[in-house]
Amino acid sequence: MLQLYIGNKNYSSWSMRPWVLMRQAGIPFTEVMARFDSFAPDSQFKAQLAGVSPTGKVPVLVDGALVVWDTLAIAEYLAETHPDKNLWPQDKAARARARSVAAEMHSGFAALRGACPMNIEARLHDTGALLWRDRPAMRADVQRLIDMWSELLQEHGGPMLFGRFSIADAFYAPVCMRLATYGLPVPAHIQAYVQRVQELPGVKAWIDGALAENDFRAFEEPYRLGR
Ligand SMILES: N[C@@H](CCC(=O)N[C@@H](CS)C(=O)NCC(=O)O)C(=O)O
Repeated sequence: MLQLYIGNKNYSSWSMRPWVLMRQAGIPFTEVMARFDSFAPDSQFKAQLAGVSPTGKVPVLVDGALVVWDTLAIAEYLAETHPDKNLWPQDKAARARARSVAAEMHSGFAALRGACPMNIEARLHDTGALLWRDRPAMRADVQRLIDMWSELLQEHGGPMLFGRFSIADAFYAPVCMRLATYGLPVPAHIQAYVQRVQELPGVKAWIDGALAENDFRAFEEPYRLGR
């Protein structure tokens, strides 16, 4: 049985991607939670990952003797080992574009990610409004999302970015959570996509898990003093 090491569901955006991908695609796995106490070298988190993850980060996928770390590598491994699940689009050109948008997420959107860390249980619309006012680079990241998603939804006709659910949607699911938490202004058709993503059974299951955690981690949300 595949094992997926993840962090706190409320906060760990990288963990969310492969978890949602497997759950939504119906790939069986067991989850191993490495709770975020801190990321210090002497933390429980690092101790639990020692000997498993060469980077000391989550997510990590363990398949027997094989360890696959880094979200993009995990997604590719799952797509190769489960070709019947069509985790990437079947059309070659669409697949290349889906890989492009997933890679863009993986290495981009630094301003949005830095300003609006994932925090599923929170509703931070006031914080979001201030960030929106003060951070042009963050607004530019959101505009890039709007442009990308609009084009793909129009081209493929929805409901997901490439028609049916794919790795691309799993990669942007944590961004959908951020747009909702911080109440960032997006057009109605983008808001509708965010809503559809949140309603996917695999995403809903992750959200339910995040809401059940009740594990406030101050170091993950320096802008809040408590809940
Ligand atoms: N590029 C990595 C990033 C993984 C990552 O940064 N994970 C965070 C949790 S969401 C982590 O484990 N941080 C621990 C640390 O920075 O020491 C991936 O795609 O998997």
